[in-house]
Amino acid sequence: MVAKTKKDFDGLKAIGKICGEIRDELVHSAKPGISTKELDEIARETFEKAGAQSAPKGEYDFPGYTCISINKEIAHGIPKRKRIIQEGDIVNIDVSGSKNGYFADTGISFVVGKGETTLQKICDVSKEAFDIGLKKAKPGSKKNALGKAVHNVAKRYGLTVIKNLTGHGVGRSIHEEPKHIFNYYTRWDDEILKDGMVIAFEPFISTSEEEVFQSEDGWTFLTDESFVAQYEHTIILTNEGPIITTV
Ligand code: M2C
Ligand code: CO
Ligand code: CO
Repeated sequence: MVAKTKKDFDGLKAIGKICGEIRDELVHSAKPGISTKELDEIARETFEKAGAQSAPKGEYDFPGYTCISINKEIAHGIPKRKRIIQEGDIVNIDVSGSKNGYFADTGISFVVGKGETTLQKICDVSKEAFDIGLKKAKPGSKKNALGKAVHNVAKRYGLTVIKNLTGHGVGRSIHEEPKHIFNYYTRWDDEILKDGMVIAFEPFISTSEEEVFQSEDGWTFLTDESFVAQYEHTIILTNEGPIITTV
């Protein structure tokens, strides 16, 4: 969407704050021994208390309130009672929701306790790619400048990007126009970003592979060999600078 009115800005900020708080609450609760279902229950309660709805459930009938993915699961992981978090796991928590018709989307990958250096490195690089890409997220810039920046950061560290998972427009629904914010440079993708445009920017940084595939459960995205980290926020692009709604 393109945010125009004070109502738009307030609505986007309100749901952004709720999703950001749920994300942080789940990250802090993700200790060895807890199941991904238990984490999802925390999210369900907080969504309910806040008078907000889970976007995966509301928009796609996803079997969970949040997406929680561990190790070779990259995204859209289904919360499960038997999926227990362990020391050294790389975990991705992706929280998206709506309130009063406004949507937000945020995600983060992190290592539980002491993990392999490579895993911590991809988490750090996904955040760095986001921060560098954010500098290009301004009205008047080309949309493909974001992907170029993300891919350059990945290459600098000898890492790759996942090419078949992308950021997207958000605001009045979870996935809307612009359909894709690629994490690599696409020459033809030269749409000009507009004042008020709302996007979910989500670099996916990988140790080697460039594509994920869908598991037999019809939801979870997996990799064969590599590990992947994602870092995502919802951003309103303005002439006065980006507003991150999901801080
Ligand atoms: O847009 C995402 O960040 C998720 C969508 C959840 S709906 C089941 N919030 C995303 C991540 C990876 C792939 C596609 N979409
Ligand atoms: Co997301
Ligand atoms: Co998203």
